[in-house]
Amino acid sequence: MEGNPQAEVTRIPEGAEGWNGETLTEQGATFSHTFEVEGTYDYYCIPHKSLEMVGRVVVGEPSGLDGNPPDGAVPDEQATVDAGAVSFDEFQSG
Ligand SMILES: [Cu+2]
Repeated sequence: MEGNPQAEVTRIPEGAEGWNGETLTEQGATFSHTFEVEGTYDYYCIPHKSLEMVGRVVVGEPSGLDGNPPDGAVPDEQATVDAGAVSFDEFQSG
C-alpha cells in the first residue's frame, strides 16, 4: 500500500506498510488488520482526525516513539503494553 497523502507525519515502524480500513457504517461492523512488523503504530480515523480520533497499537516491543502525533494525544507506549489494551475512557481518566 502506498503512503497516506493526508498524514502530516507517518508514525509506524520502519519497513511496515500503512493500512486503510473501509468506512464502517453499520453498528457492530468490524475491520481487521494483521501487523507484520514489530513496533508502535499511531493511527487515526480519516473523517474524525480533526476530532482527535486517534489511536496507538504496540506490536511486540515498542519502537521508542516520543510524544504525541499532531492529530491528538495517545497513551504512552509502555502504558499500552502494560495494560494490554487501553480504551479511550481509560486513557481519558488515567
Ligand atoms: Cu472516526
